[in-house]
Amino acid sequence: MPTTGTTSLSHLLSRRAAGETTSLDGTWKAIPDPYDVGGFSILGPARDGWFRDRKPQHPAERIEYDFDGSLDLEVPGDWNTQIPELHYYEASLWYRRRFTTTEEKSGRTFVHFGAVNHSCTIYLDGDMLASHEGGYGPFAVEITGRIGAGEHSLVVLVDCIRKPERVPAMRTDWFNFGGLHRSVDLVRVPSTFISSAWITMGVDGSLVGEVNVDGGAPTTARLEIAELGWSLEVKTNERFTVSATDVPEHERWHPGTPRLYEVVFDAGDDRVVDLVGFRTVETRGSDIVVNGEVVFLKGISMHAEGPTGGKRASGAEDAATLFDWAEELGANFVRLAHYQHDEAMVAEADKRGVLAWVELPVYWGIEWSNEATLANTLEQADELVLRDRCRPSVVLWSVANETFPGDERTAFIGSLIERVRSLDPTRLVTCALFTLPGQGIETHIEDPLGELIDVIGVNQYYGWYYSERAEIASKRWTSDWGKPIIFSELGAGAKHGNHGDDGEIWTEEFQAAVYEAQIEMIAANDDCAGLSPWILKDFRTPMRVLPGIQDGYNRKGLVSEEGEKKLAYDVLRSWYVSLG
Ligand code: GCB
Repeated sequence: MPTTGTTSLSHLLSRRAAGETTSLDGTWKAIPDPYDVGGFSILGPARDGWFRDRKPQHPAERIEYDFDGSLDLEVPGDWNTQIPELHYYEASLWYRRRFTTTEEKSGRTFVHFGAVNHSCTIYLDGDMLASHEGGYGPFAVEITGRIGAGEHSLVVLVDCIRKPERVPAMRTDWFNFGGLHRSVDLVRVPSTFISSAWITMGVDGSLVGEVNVDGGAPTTARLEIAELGWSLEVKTNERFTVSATDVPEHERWHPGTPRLYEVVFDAGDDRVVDLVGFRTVETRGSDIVVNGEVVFLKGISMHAEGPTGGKRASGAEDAATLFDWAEELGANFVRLAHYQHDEAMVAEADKRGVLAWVELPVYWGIEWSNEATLANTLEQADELVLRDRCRPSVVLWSVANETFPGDERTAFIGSLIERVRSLDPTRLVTCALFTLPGQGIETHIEDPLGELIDVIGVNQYYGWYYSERAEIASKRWTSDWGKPIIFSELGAGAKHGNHGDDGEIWTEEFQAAVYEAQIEMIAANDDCAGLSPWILKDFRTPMRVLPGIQDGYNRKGLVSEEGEKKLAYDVLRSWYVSLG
């Protein structure tokens, strides 16, 4: 079902003054519907489906469902880890939440979803309002005029069926956690409201941004950073720039010294408050340069899985623990793979002064020539960029991971690159390329995507999927473009607590030895501007079944799924610390 009736209002929720949003998080009722009977009758689409959330009105009335007597599911949360029977469940599931509102006096009302995996249809008081496709981006549904004072029934039909035409598609090396896995909120805004507002620093130290309003006038908006004694009047719904010479004197946001300023955007009756930071980011030859300084990206990759329990991460507490581990590792950079993470993650990166790579779920097996697939991926790109283009920590938009060269592939990804650059001309664009290493010492990167992107991500698994460990140190990577190369993945699997000889697979010693050899190689590769090894924490994936070792987890984590550090964590930390 294509997306209809939703809007990607990045600033609708998180940057609004308190009091305008009401959380709909908490316990929702839920009915799994593997045979899709809730929306269909024998004659076709049901007029009286489960979305009507009905109760029998007289003793003889036959209604064959009842939300009140059905399952409880916590939101935000995946359904898979809450109810054992739903562990591998991917089909339809109906969520229902009742809420009470007071009189809707003026203005407009939306329901905002942090993300719903994968596809959903939204009903209010029995009426179908909208549908949304794509499991990781935020979106909102307008319900203005539909909620007088009283109790209302919000029903969301969700499925996370893997389909070839979806993004991601049929096979991912991560768990397909289903459901309302991020927060749901009711948001009230004035009739004309700020639908998106951002300000960020361009490469030359100028400022660029927009204040977009929805609902007509006003045609002008005001920005103010009180701490800098600075304000600016801008036209709404138009991109503005402030030349470098007119930018007020300020302290830069920099890795390790994250200076943030409060900015207030005013347009008509609406106001949005955000935290922004000013920094430049650019490439110079094979270097990545932040605020004029070459920065080597000492990174680590992360999935959006909570620190313990192998469930979908959500909220500030999960983000804080994951970033504690990354910071203790000495990292100044995180790769938030392989899809858009919770907003709390980038907020944490902003606060701590850690650079971030954020990513679209364009992963193995995408239908490159399917127009609907491209249209949906472009929507996912909008959701990614609109939400985070105000975040100083975000320096890299990654539009794909491990795709196989071909004209249709390159055209598809080319469209994504174009869209991302048009929404944000200030940041760098990258992809994690699938580049099979050459047999010899040198691997020359030839994927034509290298031409289109600013930074070349290379996933390589020397010492694990290929190459003898003794050969790793001598390997060299080059490209025709002389652009920065980031080793966006490298690693080896180890089960925490499994010790032995470093030649014995799955031991912590084996993993640590692969890291030692990789570090030697990376340090000697001149075009390498950084790395984000795979991965901070063991993560759940149905692809990894080896009993006693994997048991449903990818074991390439430096930390186990219960938070215990492995030897390789210390190997990488020692190196990062020595780099200063
Ligand atoms: C990769 C993928 C990543 C996998 C990893 C692995 O290249 O990008 O999603 O989890 O390899 O562990 O094999």
